[in-house]
Amino acid sequence: EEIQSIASIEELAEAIRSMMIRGSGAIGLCGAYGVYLAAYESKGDVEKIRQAGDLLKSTRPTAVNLMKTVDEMVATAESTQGDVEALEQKAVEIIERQLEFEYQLGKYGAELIEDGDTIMTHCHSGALGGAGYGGRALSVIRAAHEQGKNIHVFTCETRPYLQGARITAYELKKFGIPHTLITDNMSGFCMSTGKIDKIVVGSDRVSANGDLANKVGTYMHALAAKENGIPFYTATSSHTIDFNTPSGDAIEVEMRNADEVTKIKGVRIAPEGTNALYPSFDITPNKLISGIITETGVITAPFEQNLNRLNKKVNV
Ligand code: RUB
Repeated sequence: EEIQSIASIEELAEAIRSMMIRGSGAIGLCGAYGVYLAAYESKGDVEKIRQAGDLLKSTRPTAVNLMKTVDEMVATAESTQGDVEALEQKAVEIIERQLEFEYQLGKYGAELIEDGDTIMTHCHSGALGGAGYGGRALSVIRAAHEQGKNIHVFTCETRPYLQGARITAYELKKFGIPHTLITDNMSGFCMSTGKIDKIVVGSDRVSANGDLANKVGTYMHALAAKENGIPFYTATSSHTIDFNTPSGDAIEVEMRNADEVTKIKGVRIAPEGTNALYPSFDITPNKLISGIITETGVITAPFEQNLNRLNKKVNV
């Protein structure tokens, strides 16, 4: 919002930490460009590039794209002895790959959407989080809309950052997709009264058995969806699947500063001294998930076996 340009690794790290730049796709791409920036600034000093990579990875622990893109860039720096041009090319490759994944997964996901469906999404998994066609969840929604399906979206605003309203509604309006804004505590009512046909959310990390970490509140939606017989999908890419994390309980959930709960945009909304807790993400177990939409197709149960098969096919 306030930042006009980012001129150093420290400024970039702060922009990610403070969620000026947020969403797993966006911070992954910024991680790649951050390593390139460090290479450019240091004229290819591999040690400085490594340090910049460590700083960027320390900003947010849950989204795996950031770790993977930084590691990929640092490995390129090591294998080319800090060749700045090679790093620029690698960063471009990473963004092009992500945009292609988002476009492809949107097409696969749209096959799950029927004419007349109302789809609920949570937080923001969209174009600003991935820079291109529609991000992840919104790629699915946008592709279904462009296929001429008559769809409606319930965009679920999440406390405390209010992302459903501030970003998802903005993008849905831009794409011309009819939508209704709700807050995250209304989803149970909407599901139990037949207002929602399907749920599509993004993911910050999917473990090898298909458990997923996404913006806090996702788990509650998945539980309510199960109770109401509503299909619950995550739209993500193979890049967000962390085959080194066996299950959801091994995913580190970022705990953010409780001030972000007791204040909204700097204005205190709870009495001075109120204790507050802020897990930024929660874990949805694979048994609540109907399918994982990826650029290679939709993965269904048994997740561990089917994801393992995917792992052998992809190398990102
Ligand atoms: C945002 C969030 C998004 C995921 C998935 O988290 O949880 O739902 O990042 O989005 P935060 P995408 O705002 O804390 O970074 O599919 O775009 O990666």
